[in-house]
Amino acid sequence: MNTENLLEKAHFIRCKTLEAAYYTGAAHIGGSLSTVEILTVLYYKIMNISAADFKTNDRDRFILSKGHGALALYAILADKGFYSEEELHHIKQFGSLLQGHPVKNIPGIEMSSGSLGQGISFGIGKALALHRRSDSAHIFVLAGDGEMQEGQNWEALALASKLGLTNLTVIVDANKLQLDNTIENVLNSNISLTDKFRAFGWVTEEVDGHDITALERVLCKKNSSKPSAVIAHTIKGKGVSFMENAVAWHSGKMNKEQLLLAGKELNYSFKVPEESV
Ligand SMILES: Cc1ncc(C[n+]2csc(CCOP(=O)(O)OP(=O)(O)O)c2C)c(N)n1
Repeated sequence: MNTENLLEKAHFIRCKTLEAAYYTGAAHIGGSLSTVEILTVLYYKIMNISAADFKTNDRDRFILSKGHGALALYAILADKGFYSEEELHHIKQFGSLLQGHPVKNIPGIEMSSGSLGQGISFGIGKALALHRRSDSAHIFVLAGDGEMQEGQNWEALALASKLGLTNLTVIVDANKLQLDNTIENVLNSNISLTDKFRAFGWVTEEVDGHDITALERVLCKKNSSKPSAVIAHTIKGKGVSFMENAVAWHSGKMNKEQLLLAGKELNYSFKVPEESV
């Protein structure tokens, strides 16, 4: 897909993410909207992944370590034919395929996640197995900057560089907000994530996480002697003025008026019922 088409796709996925959030009711909207461009570039440009060939060994693997922010990923998997778009209207409902956090029985999901801090460790296991089989598939893990305050991540980062896992890329969605406050106010531990990743032996780049062209450039499958990290500077709630950088929209419930206002800002016409569930 070329850059222009990726831009259009990201816009569509952002709108579908909002629509899914409306139908869901209380949903993790902010940290889903911040991931839209990252996921769009991965799924429509970088990764070798398709619904038809999902079980093949040489598929690339994507792990959403920040499992709460699943709405944009769900929208992409629907768009790519892993399940019907109708499923996006039933997230979190009893007996539905899609739950609030990803689970492994959902087509396209590699790891059940939501308990933060585990995705990089899981990715290391996958990357090591592929490496030992001389398989060329690549592992991408998306973690939150709040999530990087979990100590397990740092043990994992040290191990990945010790093992020289060049088939592993960690992307940090650095939106500067945690669940109920700024990253710094929760735990002043993220001062230059870039410096810290580098100190742990990772090839690390910083990027504007909403700039499709820049993401295309840094998210290639690396081939150095070290694992790769991308610190993607993003905006929580990106694309909707009243959600941007607003910690209240970490998890929130939109009313119809708010959804239509978001649609106006995004130049998208939502066709939805009066009340979400
Ligand atoms: C082990 C664990 N501790 C706490 C939580 C509760 N929790 C859910 S989301 C979140 C904030 C995470 O911040 P960040 O990774 O920056 O997410 P984003 O802002 O991108 O949504 C927390 C603390 C959890 N899911 N798992």
